[in-house]
Amino acid sequence: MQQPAQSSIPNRPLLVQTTDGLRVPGIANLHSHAFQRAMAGLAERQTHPEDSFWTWRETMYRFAARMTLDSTYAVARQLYVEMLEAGYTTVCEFHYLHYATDGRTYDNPAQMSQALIAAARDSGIRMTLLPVLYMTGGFDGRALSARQQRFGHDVDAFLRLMQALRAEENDLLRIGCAFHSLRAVPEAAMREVLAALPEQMPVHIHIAEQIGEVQDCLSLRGARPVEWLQQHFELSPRWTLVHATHLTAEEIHGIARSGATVAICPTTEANLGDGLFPLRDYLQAGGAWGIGSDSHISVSPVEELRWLEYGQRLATRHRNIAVTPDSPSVGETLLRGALASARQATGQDGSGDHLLLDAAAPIFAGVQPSDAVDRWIFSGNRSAVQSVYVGGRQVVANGRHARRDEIAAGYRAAMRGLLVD
Ligand code: NGQ
Ligand code: ZN
Repeated sequence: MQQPAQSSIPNRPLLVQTTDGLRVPGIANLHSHAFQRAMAGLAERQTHPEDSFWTWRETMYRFAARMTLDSTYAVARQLYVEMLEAGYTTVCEFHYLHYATDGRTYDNPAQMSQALIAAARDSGIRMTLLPVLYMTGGFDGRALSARQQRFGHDVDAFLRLMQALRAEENDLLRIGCAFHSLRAVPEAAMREVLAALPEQMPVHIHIAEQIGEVQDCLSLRGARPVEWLQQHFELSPRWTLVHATHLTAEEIHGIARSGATVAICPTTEANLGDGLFPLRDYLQAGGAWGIGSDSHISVSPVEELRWLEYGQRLATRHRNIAVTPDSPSVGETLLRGALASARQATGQDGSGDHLLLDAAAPIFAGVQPSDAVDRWIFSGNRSAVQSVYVGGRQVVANGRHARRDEIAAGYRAAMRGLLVD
């Protein structure tokens, strides 16, 4: 295989042969709700003849209500080990379980956030923690339901939390800001928060994931969610729109022009029956995007990228959708796209983050360098990730996290407490 190219060459190979293996940049996971790792696979039974995203959400709320400080730490730490072993080196943690199980505030309101920060630190993953502002139960401004109480803040308390957490930033930890959704945050609150935070701080928001949400927004605000956001706020590269599944051509071009990133979460969007992101049109418009494992029914960048493409093939009955005129390889186009948005969406430079794939793995036998990424993404389910480095420090060797067994034992103990009824 060829020698590493100069880094000044813009289209340098993504995957570089070194003496230690095939080197690839670390991948950012742009959307995570860590606690949902503990319920993965436990929402796959019918609860209603018309099961949907909204009935799943009830199951998810019941589960969220059980999460304590200790179980949040144990589940997140296990999840982050799994992410690292799969090749994610940064996680954007979209965190809204702010309060104790009985809904009361902890003496230290940052305590749940700190459990997540500790889980990231103890696993060695880079984290952008996104404390979530959550104020209302719908577009009409209705109060939070009983199950949502645990997520809620007023603007002042939220800004105090942000301030406390920003004091903890370090080389591997950044704080960004999240609005849960347009359903959950009134316009005035969004403005107040944005005015109080640094201009460059990343802002993430769930948007236009479900048709019902688009319809409610249209009837109550007279515009579709992304359209409304474009009309009322200036989208820019600091914004990450999570899902943005249901878009018109105008919305697609508006996002692409703004430089905002869309965090696409293909396995979760499939699991929840959201619909398909209009990938081809968005790529043609030059839009920025990345991937997220969101509810963690899968923790694998390979699977997210693969299903991003496969969804399009199933829907269009064509092949090789994620390509551009100068990038005919689907795997390379996808991987390059996911990597390109990482810096702006996470607020981190990811320096010292990379993976080494096992060059001796059967999937790479006899393969030309130009086919190696496609082989990695579209060839089986045996992980080729051998070593993982975050901030220059090795955290995975021989495909195993250094603390895998100990952390899994902590997770098992936590699950025994969580799953008893
Ligand atoms: C969440 N998850 O906050 O965990 C959401 C569901 C909602 C996804 N959207 C709750 N995948 O959107 O209200
Ligand atoms: Zn989400």
